[in-house]
Amino acid sequence: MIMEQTVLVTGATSGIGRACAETFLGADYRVIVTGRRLSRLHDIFEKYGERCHILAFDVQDRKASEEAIASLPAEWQDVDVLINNAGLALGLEPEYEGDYTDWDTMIDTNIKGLLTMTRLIVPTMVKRNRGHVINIGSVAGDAAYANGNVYCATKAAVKSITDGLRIDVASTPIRVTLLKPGLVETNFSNIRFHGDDERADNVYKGIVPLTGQDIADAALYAVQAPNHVQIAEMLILATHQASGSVIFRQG
Ligand code: NDP
Ligand code: 8X3
Repeated sequence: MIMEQTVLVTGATSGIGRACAETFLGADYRVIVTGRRLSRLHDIFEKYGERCHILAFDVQDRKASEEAIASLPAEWQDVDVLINNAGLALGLEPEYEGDYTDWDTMIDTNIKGLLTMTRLIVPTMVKRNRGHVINIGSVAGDAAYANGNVYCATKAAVKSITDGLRIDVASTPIRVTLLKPGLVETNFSNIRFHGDDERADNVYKGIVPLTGQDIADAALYAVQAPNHVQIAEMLILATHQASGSVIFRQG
C-alpha cells in the first residue's frame, strides 16, 4: 500500500504557494493550506475537498502559529513535506530611507515566521525519521540589488537557515531544499509597492516572467526525486534574467 503524503504550504492563498498547493493536490498528496485570508483557503477547499485541510494564521504571530499546528486533527499531524513559502517584500528604496515598519514585517515574516514553522514541524519529522523541507528563498538572497537591501537580506538569511537545517538533519533521511526564484509574476510586486498596480506591472514589462506554476513544478520534482537524491538548491530564472539586477527587456 502506498502511504498518502501530507504537505503543509505556508502562504497558499496566492502566487507560488497557491500553485504549490494545487500542484501537490493534483498529484494526489494531502495538503494543509495556510495563510491569513480564510476565504481564499476556503476556495481551495471547495475545489479539492477532503484532501485539503485549512489553517488560517499569521506566521508572524508565534502563539497563533503554535495554536494552529496544535489544533491539527490526529490524521493531519504527520507532515511529510513543509513548504515554507509565506513571505513578502515591502518597499524599494535606499536603505537610509527605509520604513521601519516595512523592515519589521519582512524580518518577522520571511525569517522569523519561516523559523517558527520549521521549529514546529521538523521535530515530528525527526521523530518519524522522514520528511522534506522546501524553503522559498530568492535570487535576491544571492546578492543585493539596488534598493532591495532588507528584502535581499531576509532571503540571504533564508539561504543560511536552510543550509543550517540541512547540516542539522544530515544524519536523518530528511531532505532540505532551497528554491531561489527570479522574477515570478504573482501578487508580490503589488504588495511590495503597497497596491500601486501600475508600478507593479512595470516589473514584468518586456520580459516573459516565471509563473507560480514553474516554481511549483520544481518543488514537486524535488519531492519526487528518489530518496537518496537531495535537491539542495535550485536557482530558477526567467530566460532573459541573468541575476537579481541583470534583466534584458524587449521593447
Ligand atoms: P504573493 O503575494 O502572491 O503571495 C504571498 C503569500 O504569502 C500569500 O499567500 C500570503 O498570504 C502569504 N503571507 C504573507 N505574509 C504572511 C503572514 N504574515 N502570514 C501568513 N502568510 C503570509 O507572492 P509570491 O507568491 O510571489 O511570494 C511567495 C514567496 O516567494 C515569498 O516568500 C517571496 O519572497 C518569494 N519569492 C517571490 C518571487 C517573485 O518574483 N514573485 C521571487 C522569489 C521569491 P495571506 O496574505 O493570505 O496571509
Ligand atoms: C523576488 C524576486 O528579484 O524581485 O524575490 O527580488 S526579486
